[in-house]
Amino acid sequence: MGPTNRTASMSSDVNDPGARAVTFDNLVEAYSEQARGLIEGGVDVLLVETIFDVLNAKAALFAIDSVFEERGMRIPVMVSGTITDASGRTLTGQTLEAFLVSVSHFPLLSVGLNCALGAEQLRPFVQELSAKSPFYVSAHPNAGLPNQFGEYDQAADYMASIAEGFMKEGWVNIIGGCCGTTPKHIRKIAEVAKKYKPRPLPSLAKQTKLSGLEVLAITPETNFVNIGERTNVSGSKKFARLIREEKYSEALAIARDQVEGGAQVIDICMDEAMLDSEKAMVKFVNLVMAEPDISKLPLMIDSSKWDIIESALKCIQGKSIVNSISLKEGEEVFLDHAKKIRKYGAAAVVMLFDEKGQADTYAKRIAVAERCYRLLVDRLNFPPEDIIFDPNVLAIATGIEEHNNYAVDFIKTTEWIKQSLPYAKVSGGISNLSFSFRGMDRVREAIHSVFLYHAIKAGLDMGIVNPGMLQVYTEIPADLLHLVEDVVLNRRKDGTERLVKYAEMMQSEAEGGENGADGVGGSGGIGGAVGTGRGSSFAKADAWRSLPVVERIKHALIRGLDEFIEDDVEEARTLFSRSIELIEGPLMGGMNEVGDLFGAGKMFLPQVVKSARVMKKAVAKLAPYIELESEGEEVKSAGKLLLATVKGDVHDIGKNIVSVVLACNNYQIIDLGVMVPAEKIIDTAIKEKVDFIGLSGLITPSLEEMVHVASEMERRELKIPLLVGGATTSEIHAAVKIAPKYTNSVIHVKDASKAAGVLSALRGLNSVEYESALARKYDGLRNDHNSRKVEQVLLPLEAARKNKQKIDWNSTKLFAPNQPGISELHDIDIKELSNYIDWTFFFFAWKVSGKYPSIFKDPVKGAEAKKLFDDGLMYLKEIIDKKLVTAKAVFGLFPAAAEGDDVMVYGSAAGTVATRFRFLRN
Ligand code: B12
Repeated sequence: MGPTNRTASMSSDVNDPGARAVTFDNLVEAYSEQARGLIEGGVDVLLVETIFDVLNAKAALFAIDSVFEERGMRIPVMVSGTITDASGRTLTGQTLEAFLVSVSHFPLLSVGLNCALGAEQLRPFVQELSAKSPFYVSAHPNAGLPNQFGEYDQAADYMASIAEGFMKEGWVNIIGGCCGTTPKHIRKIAEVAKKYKPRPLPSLAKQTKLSGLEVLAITPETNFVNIGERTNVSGSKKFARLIREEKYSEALAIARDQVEGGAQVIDICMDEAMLDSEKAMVKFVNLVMAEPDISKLPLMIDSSKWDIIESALKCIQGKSIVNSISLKEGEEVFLDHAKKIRKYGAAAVVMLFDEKGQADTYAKRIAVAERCYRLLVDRLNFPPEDIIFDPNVLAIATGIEEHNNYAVDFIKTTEWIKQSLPYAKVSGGISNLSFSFRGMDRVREAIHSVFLYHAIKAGLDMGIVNPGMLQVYTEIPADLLHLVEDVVLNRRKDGTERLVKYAEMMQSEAEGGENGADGVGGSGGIGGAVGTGRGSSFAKADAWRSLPVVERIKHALIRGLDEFIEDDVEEARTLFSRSIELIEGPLMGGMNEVGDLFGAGKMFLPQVVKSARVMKKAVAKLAPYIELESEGEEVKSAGKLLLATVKGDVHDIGKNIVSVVLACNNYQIIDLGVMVPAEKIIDTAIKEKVDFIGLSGLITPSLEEMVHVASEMERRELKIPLLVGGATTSEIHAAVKIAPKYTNSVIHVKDASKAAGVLSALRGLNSVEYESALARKYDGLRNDHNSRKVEQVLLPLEAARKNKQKIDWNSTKLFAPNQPGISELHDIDIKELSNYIDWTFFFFAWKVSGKYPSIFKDPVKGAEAKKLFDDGLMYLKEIIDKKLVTAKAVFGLFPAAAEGDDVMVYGSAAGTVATRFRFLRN
């Protein structure tokens, strides 16, 4: 079942990006007819192939599913996509993984790739598919690439030899050929295939995965997914006006701003009485699809009207989220909508409503959540990871007592859902919470951040947020934080009253400031009133400007304030002998703190984006100085370095610094940017004849990608050194995981400033010694690591019992203790005691674990351990010399005997059991 000659995701009119030559419904009709015909003709399997637009394929799968239902039968279904060029994307722009995620709602027999590329070019994509697909994998490559006449010259033997590579690696279950292949090609491939076993199905962890042109996987590292709320006519007056006035390109700019600002999903809502909402939704979504920088993200289709939701789903090739379904209209409607959502290949937000209305207490919320979950999972087999609960974020501090516990109930419900309903996710619309503080933005921001901080700790996965209405949790003034936590966590009865008073005071202070009066004055009284004894911090918004310059830089990074960063950097520069020290000291320190706050749920992605912008501005300011400072330096032998942030990773600040530093040291840099696939790195390295490859990566999956790049460098027989760097990389990972994959040098470089030294050593006269010393060092690290990993093989319990210590009571001489019972020792000599210290535990307590004394020989920890040990001895000496502590002891000697696995301790009176120690065996 081919792709048809029309595409539902791309415009058919250059002047109108929203125009479509075919609709989802047209395609469903055509594919249904085809499926019926094929089934009647007796086919055993249906294959939806040469998918260049997943929306077409989704229509085909929708049609097939309907025909199966109509006939009460099913036959296996295969899908096969087409990667149009080496960019690794479909014609409509989806990455391979996004394609996979977008068709995974259907119970497929297999997913695979065909056409466009020859086996050679298809190789990395088949490899990726094999690693990620929960279905069987198929591959039908072309017989190479076409010549100038559009003909295929690749011989059958040659093609079979490349295809053999897929089978040897265990990547495929079904293999064949597409354009240019002949019965001879297939015969040859079939001969080769006899030698190999098909790919076993991998066991992949259940993970919530969404897609636009790219994939959004929700993993433990994700922390919190921000859903942009500005493209919602009921949330944004500006957006609503633009839609009403049909100014769609300006409306698109709002969506783009959200992406640039760190949104990871875009919520679209057109529910407004005065709009033709369905028409507006379809038009806007089609326009979004034509903007790759927006449609790379998954969409959240937000409407209370099912028809609007369904119309939108018919325009989207990725896997989006429907917001929302609920039990409001009863089980039948709920299940019907959920079933359709599944058929369109989307995830669902489930609002906690039932036939009686909104669930507002903890008890009601969890009861409705459980009921919905059971209905979806048990009755529909709905994947639990595609269920996203919205436990209703309701306004607090409204003056109505029952509302006071709303936030606490939300947080508790979140925790309960995450513990009790496996794989389900939790989301919420955050700004509702602070509704009663409209007009008091500083208080609202603090409420949102406090709430998010606690809710994320409880397991909240995502939320509809306005990034402009968030504070950095740790930057909320202590007095305000205290008051807000009282209200959000419902810690005291008069919490609302106290916060309102504070907010009013803030308001009048700010107004006073604006009117030219003393903006800081008058806070003492109110500070007293709220009982914190501190004045407000609102009117002191600029107080940070009087901090020392390094502190100012840190503040600017954490708050994402770029106004003064260039001046501050200029001033701070004079404190360091070289500009790079400013980058690798305070600036990187600031970014690490940003990362820690983000990791702890105290900062959110849109804020990190702002911090990144400040950092980039600071680095740009310093770049010319780095250049100046390196002038006149002796450059032994410059060369060509290819730099790239690996596939799947967007972090580039560090890589760019490396590029500046090395360019200043006369190296020629080819910077391939971010998210660069291994193929492109290696092809460019070969074409440009580079001397080194430098990979950057900051997220955990990048480590795996670096291993892949190294393996591919080996396979393609590169002979140049590979440098790796970025916050998550480490020397131990490079030694244990990357280096074994590549015969040439692999070097982990911690900082940009060290990179020039490493490169010149690699190019210098003693490069052979340098590389072999490095190889020895990494071998040592690897051996050490592996030796620690040797698994202990445990004996079964029965065998262990048989193996117990055997004591021959007749030949063993026993002595009665001089002083049985409890004894006390006073004033024990510490010096003598110090001979018995088990230093292994000392190192363990300092988190430099390793056995004493062999830890001193550890190539990584040895030197630090020795320093720590010397410090320990120094303090111990002081303790002994100055008699800083005294030691006492109590011990007891009692008759004891074994009884099975237990040890019985007898009391002083004969036959009395003082205690029984239970052991697994003794
Ligand atoms: C800024 C930032 C972002 C920005 C990036 C902007 C940009 N254009 O780079 C944005 C907001 C986009 C972002 C997105 C995400 N981020 Co982020 N981000 C950070 C943050 C706070 C700072 C990174 C940084 O720029 N540091 C400063 C630079 C100068 O340091 P550096 O990169 O390490 O580089 C130095 C050296 O390592 C070395 N070096 C670097 N590369 C190379 C290469 C070579 C060859 C050499 C020789 C040397 C070298 O030289 C540099 C100078 O000395 C870090 C926290 C941290 N501690 O690093 C998190 C962090 C890396 N991000 C993280 C996460 C989880 C994400 C997201 C997945 C979040 C999400 N929920 O979507 C996404 C990732 C999207 C993706 N697919 O990549 C996590 C990663 C956790 C993990 N182990 O996987 C971190 C650690 C935060 C945290 N604690 O949770 N992030």
